[in-house]
Amino acid sequence: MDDAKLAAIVEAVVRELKAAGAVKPFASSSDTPPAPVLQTSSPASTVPIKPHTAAFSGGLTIDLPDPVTPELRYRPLVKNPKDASGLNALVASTTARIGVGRAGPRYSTASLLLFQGDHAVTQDALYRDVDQKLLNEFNLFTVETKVTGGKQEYLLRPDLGRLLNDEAKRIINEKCQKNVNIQVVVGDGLSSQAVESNLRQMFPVIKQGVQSANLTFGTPFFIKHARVGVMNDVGELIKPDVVILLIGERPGLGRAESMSAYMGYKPKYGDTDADRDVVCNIFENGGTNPLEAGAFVVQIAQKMRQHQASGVKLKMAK
Ligand code: B12
Repeated sequence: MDDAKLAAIVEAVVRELKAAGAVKPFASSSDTPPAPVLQTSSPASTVPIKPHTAAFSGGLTIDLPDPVTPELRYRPLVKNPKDASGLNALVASTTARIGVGRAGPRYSTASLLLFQGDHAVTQDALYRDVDQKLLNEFNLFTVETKVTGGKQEYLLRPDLGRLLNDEAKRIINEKCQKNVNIQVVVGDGLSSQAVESNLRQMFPVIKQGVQSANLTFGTPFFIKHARVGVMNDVGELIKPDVVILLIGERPGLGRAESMSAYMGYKPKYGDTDADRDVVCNIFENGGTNPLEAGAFVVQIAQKMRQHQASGVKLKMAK
């Protein structure tokens, strides 16, 4: 839906609410509501927060601050704590949701809004497609798995996400170099955001690493609605030594940018996760840095080739 349509719907709802007396407009359009104030653990640190203001005709203003910003996320919400500085230190020491306070037996509104904001981030990551511009940047053509019913079916039928459809097999056969040393494949998985956040950094490092090790780098491509097990189909079609699948991980609440590199030596029908390795939690600022992860997966690929094994067999061989 475009912004104009959305604004028209909001205005119509506001008009109806006003007509029903459910909302009180400000006395004049120059009137503005008082800036919201966030109560932190000690009254001395009470800070006014810049509201996200959306003004609609008729003088009604929505002025909630965005709850997912770092400064709002990591602040204690306990009213009158015994040890305010201790609580501050505790909250600063973890990303876990602690010191969230309560309103009677319920969450405070700020906590609830943060949950909802984080949940929205997760939903966006799951349901949005990877930006086509990014795929174009790396000349990644797109093929699909056997999922035909969109993201909903993708979520409900992991088995379909592990199999390429017939058209995909035809396209891959037509476009991809076979019997290469390293085949890189990108998949949306459970977070398109993760691919968008990390591919630009990680992909060139892998490519360079493979080429400077004098290994052949296969024709890379993108798989929509992909699950990890789709590596087997890729292995069967291209017959590479190693498949590296860069794929979005299941997002956590508010954390959607984490990508994994699943890898397998000569993947084939019937291979399981015991035959694979994974470099996980790839993201900047706190995870495995994507540049380092790129170099790391090339090293693992070399080990796989050296020992002609991956997964548990590779661990036993080392
Ligand atoms: C969901 C999940 C699982 C689920 C997978 C079920 C499913 N069908 O989705 C379950 C609970 C079964 C699971 C089990 C294990 N998991 Co797990 N899992 C995850 C989680 C939370 C998300 C993975 C994801 O998003 N994958 C992407 C989507 C698109 O993949 P998918 O095709 O839907 O699902 C496949 C993968 O998730 C894969 N998978 C899941 N875990 C692991 C672990 C390894 C080593 C491998 C090779 C594959 C693998 O199995 C699924 C079926 O093929 C990650 C956390 C993370 N940060 O990634 C940990 C994570 C990947 N798991 C981990 C581990 C250690 C395991 C176990 C070995 C734990 C154990 N000791 O038994 C087992 C082994 C699993 C196996 N399949 O053989 C570690 C891997 C660490 C590492 N670098 O080796 C992670 C990173 C968690 C962590 N931080 O410790 N896991």
